[in-house]
Amino acid sequence: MRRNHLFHHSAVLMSVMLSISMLLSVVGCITAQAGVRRSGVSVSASQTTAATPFAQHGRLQVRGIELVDQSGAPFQLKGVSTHGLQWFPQYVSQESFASLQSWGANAVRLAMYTGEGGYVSGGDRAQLEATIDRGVQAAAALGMYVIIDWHILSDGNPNQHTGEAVDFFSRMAAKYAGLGNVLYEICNEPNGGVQWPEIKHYADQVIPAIRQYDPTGIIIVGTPTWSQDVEQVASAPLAQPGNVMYALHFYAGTHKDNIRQKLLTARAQGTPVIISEFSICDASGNGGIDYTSAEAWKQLIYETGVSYFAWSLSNKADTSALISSSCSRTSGWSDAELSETGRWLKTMLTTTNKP
Ligand code: IDC
Repeated sequence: MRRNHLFHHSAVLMSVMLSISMLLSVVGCITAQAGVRRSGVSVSASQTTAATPFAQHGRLQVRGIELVDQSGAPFQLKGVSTHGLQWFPQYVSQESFASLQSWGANAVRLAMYTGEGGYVSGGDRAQLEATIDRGVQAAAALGMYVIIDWHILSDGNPNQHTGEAVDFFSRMAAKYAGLGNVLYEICNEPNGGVQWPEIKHYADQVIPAIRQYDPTGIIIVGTPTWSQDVEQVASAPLAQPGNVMYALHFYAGTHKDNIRQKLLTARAQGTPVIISEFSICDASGNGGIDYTSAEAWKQLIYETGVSYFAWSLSNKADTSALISSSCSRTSGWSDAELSETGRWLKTMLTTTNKP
């Protein structure tokens, strides 16, 4: 009887304690959730202000052959290029760029074709400039850097459109110099036998047009043979070479040791090089992926800390397109929604980190 009584007491006690602890855990849960919510707010606030690449590194500069940040520390742009803005404008958004940022990219490149139905061959100029504006503002909101690329390709000699380029870049510089995150690429890939002195002739007219509004923004100048011959630059320096970099583009399946050597030769000559476009298939943007050559390029990029931008942010049925052709989503891609090249790039972005 006494035993039963005791048992009864302790059973009541246990159940009271259990109820109290359940109550406490519910209260704890609510508090914890509120805490998560509170800290969630502060994390996202810091992501859009203090922690962004631009908030940390500010206006970039070129010192010798290196790209450096506002405090003079070496800085590597790691980015993705859009496909032609006239064909794939749907990827120019803050959501798309934020997804790239979540992979480790700190920059984007807006490829505005001039030929191919682009800016100087029948394209809707107001529309193209509106797409650029959307891209620049999206990048600025995320604290990412952004290249405005005058994407000459079939129109291989940039001197064909000097007047239009001077007008375009004057207006771009006047509009965006105040932001500080904009870079100007004035001729994607000179080709068709154009040599460096002719490119210099063009650049020496476009650079002052930019400089009157943006005295320090980074300008990227393309080089002969689809931006491969960076070793020619040193033979004839530009009139205003300050804060200018020179483009070397590669497609790993086509461009191998001899082009890798050009990068090293140019740097040894004092020429600052930037890889403002590359992919890991062949130069058509299609064909198979050359993993061996891609790894050799990746190693060289790691060793030199050279900046790089992957072609292209699109779901076109090309090997170089980063998004699978069966996926129409324009942000928030799962790995399965990326192409093979997209998955390779995502890994690269997280393994070539040099601050
Ligand atoms: C390619 C695109 C392809 C398009 C073609 C012509 O991937 O979908 O049909 O242009 O407009 C470059 C150029 C870049 C090329 C790319 C692949 O800068 O415009 O894009 N490439 O050929 N240089 C070397 C390769």
